[in-house]
Amino acid sequence: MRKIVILLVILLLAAQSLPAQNIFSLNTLGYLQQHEKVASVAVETSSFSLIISESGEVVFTSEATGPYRQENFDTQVWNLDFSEFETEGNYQLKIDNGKISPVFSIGDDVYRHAFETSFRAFYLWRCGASVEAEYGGNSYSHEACHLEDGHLDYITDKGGWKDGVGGWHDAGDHGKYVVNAGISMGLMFFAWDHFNDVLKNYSYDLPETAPDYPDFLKELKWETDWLLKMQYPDGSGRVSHKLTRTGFSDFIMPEDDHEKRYFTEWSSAATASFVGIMAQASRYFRPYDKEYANKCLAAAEISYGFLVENPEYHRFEQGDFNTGGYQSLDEDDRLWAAVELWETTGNELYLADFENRLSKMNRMVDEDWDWQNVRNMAVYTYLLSSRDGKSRKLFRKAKKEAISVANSIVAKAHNDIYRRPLGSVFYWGCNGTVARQVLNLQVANRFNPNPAYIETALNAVHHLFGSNDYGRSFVTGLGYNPPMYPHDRRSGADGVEAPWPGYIVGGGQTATDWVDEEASYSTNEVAINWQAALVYALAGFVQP
Ligand code: 9MR
Ligand code: ZN
Repeated sequence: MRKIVILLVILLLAAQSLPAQNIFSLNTLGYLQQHEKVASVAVETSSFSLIISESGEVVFTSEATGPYRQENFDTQVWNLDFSEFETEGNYQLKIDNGKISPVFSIGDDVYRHAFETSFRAFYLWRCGASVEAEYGGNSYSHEACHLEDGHLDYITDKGGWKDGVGGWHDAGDHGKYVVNAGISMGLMFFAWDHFNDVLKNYSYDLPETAPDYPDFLKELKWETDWLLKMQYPDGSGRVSHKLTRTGFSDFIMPEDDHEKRYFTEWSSAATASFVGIMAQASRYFRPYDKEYANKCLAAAEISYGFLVENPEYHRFEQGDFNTGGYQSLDEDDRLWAAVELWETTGNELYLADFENRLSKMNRMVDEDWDWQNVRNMAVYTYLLSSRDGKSRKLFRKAKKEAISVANSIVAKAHNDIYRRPLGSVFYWGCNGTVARQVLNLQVANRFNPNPAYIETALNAVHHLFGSNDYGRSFVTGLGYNPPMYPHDRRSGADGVEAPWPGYIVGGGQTATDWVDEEASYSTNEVAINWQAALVYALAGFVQP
């Protein structure tokens, strides 16, 4: 009997410590006061109420609608729309059977903490330096790592070495890859360009690595300092595709990773990505650091010159390496390189190169895009540029496409049971894509203001923080029942139970196969290209 009682107590305790199965899908961070607020629930209910979480007092009731079903999900949901309720506070939703949702907020700045934490995640990715953070009662830190980056054996001389220290780790692995830096930096510079009025007021408690820079740009300079080291030492302007070991390491802390890391051979995609980033860096850093801005521009122009001399696609061949491939075709990257140099310098030769390339493309704007394809970034820089000289015809065509793609994204979200702007498309890193679609929407909203673009952008954010089939946040340390076991070497090796905070995980490769398991690199890893998209997505919805 006593044994049974003890067993029962143990079972009860275990049940309590496990988060309850969440039948509610909602942004578990919360909702902005003056915007749509729609949650869903996977249990039939005819009505619902909104209650103040502290007192249980009912402040709003309404009818539920549904059921709604969707292919690939073995569930049906009812929608709970409380958009008209706008009073600030902490709330829960309650349905007919008495079930209550996780707590969430309504307010005018409910994403600020998430924004700061996900931006600061870049600092915590710094390579070549020690980093530290206090979060949720835990301390996260590592010592300076990879101070021997990098060896030149694969590009110039056996046994040679040159400084390649710094930058961010790419993901759950500690490698550094130029192509993925391209889309990540591009998105972050867009965040700065579009929202610097707000972002310039933020400080992120960063070490003083770039005096006089606003904190947001300070972090980006950490990456460009490293990128500048990725050009070949021969002055040709070619850029190494990556700097990694030949294979992935075990789950060890970065400072314990002492296997040799190499500059790899160049690729045209990496070289063109480099040009795009450095041209942007030159432009955005100039007000704070003219000398460095000149250095970035000179580096960009040398690499651009190399690309002009070498117009063929030059693929990176893995050879001895089996770390990340990032073997991107280079047309989009070359397009981006040209337009960023034009926007930075005004030199019409760059504009001609860009327009010539763009005019040959069947499609100019994409709905679904990741590191393989940065064409959107190129076209958006062009569309938003205030420089003269654009071809009116091309401009009009590109603008029309940008708007029709945004409209199509709005329609996808509208038809999805979780209002996911990517609809039912799932693949490695698709959570990042959902966040990245916010750029499509925000840009369209700039020339064609439409509340539906903003509501759909918010739907992307809602999806990532719990308006999904799991009813869970996809970002570590934030929202309800977030990932605990990301495929992240630091998080797995540091002896702290909770993972490093603020990181978005890749998401399922099908509608229902996401698992919060460390081994699941294809659904539960973290990576800079997804993270940068999250930073962009949140940046538009924070207050000064
Ligand atoms: O994000 C990348 C995804 O699109 C690819 O399908 C996948 C396989 O090539 O690689 C992903 O990128 C990984 C990279 O190769 C190495 N670092 C971790 C990245 C995130 O999983
Ligand atoms: Zn490192």
